[in-house]
Amino acid sequence: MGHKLLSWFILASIFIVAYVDAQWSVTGMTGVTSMHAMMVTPTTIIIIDKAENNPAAVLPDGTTTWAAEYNLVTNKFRPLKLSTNTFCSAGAFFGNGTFLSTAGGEPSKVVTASDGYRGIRYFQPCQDGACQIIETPSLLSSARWYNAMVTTPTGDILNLGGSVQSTGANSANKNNPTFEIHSANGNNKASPIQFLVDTLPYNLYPFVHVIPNGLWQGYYFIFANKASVIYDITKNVAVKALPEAPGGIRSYPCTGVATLLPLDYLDNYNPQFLVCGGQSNFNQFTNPAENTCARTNLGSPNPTWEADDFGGIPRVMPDVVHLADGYNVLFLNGASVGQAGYITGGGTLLASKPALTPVLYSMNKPLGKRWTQLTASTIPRMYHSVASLIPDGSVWVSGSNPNENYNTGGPFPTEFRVEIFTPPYLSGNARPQITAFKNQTSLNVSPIQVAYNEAVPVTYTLTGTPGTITATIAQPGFHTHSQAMSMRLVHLQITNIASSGQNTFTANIYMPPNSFILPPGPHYVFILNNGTPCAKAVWVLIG
Ligand SMILES: [Cu+2]
Repeated sequence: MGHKLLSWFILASIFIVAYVDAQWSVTGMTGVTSMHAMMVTPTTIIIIDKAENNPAAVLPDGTTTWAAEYNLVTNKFRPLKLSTNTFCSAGAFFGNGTFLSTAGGEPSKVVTASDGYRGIRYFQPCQDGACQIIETPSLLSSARWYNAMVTTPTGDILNLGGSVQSTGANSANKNNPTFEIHSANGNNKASPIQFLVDTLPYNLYPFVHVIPNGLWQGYYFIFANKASVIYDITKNVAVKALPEAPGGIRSYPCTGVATLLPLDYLDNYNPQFLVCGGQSNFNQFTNPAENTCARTNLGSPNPTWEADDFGGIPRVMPDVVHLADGYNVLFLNGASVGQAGYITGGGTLLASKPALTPVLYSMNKPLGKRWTQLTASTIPRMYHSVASLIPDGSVWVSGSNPNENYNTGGPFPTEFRVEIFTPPYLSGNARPQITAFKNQTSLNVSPIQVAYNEAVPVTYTLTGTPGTITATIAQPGFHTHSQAMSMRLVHLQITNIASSGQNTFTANIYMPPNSFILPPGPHYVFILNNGTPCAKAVWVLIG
């Protein structure tokens, strides 16, 4: 009898845990570790590793490199030349669509790579295999390692914090508590920021977001360690400090993850920030990771914290992805024990127990009902892993190299395999297909220029009986070290839906009202049928 009950319990648990309609598949190889990655066109992702001797990433001159462009159509990578060390650096788009990479680490001992701490690199995305990274002789105002970058409402880039040399936890003598703004004409002047002094020693890769609306519109929300502040970058003053967030340490090496949740016109783009995972104790490599989250409403004059769990799975070094429906946020990758950092020379693992099961966060459900565990992967994604939404609504997952160099052995070898994760929302409903956008039928060849508030005519096909049709615009973000820099998703109003032939519809989609809600730059527009995204989003440039 007891046995029977136990087997029923086990069976029931399996049904609760595994979502059968989420899937994983291995599709390609990256050639370099995906330490940093960002969608740069609808078919290409730039991948930046640190200076490393990657045997398969061979340039035409026979040398190896540590950056590549991954092609989502061919599932092949194209090695990209670099000359400075991009170890633990940052990236963002300018409003005009040019990609900027800054900062890095010391000269390499294994390949010819010079000091990258003050590196500034440009990349003009292409889909013809011709574009290259251009490293400039101009330098950052000061050395930065583990800095954060975000596109500003003016189309410039804010570059924030970091340390002046590589380290475990940060310290006063290595701290770089400054920020600088990059504009298209390259203006670099550092300003001090006290918040990055007050948050020592856990302030590396600070989480930073433009506040879209409400009382604090246009200010920045900055979170590090357990502290956060609403900050006026123009005047360089802290406008409001929030109370300490509940739960453990959220910043490197006790690495948690954070995001500004998707924004909706239905609640007037009310900004809500969520931080999850991490570790309660530094240098306790067998300590379980944080199974906690904290959420705050930045639409409030006095934001406070609501504590939640992390979907039942302790997780350090998680990655976060806004799914295209704008209601569900995916958390994946990382480990359930330990902290971020390389396996030591003596073989001590800083993290173990890969957290293979993704969790889905349904942001509008009541507390206690927001989490769903999805189908697990079989590939550990430890330190230096990433994930990104791609234009077909699925999730591109790659990376993992907790070894100081390229290493095919050990418990967690250097991982080049790419996986595509298919979330449950891709099955169950017919998928719209956008056939015309702003009267153009040639889509995703170059970004279609759109303006704030513009009513854009669209045509799409959809078989069967249409369900509820919605629209969103997404910037998938620059992913590194549990950061999703500039990742942003906004619900779009869709009106005047009309049938214009068999299985063909026309409608108007309204772009977001202003650049605080969605900073300028390249983005992807989705149409969804009952929450199931279209076959391919449309690449636009807003601003
Ligand atoms: Cu790193």
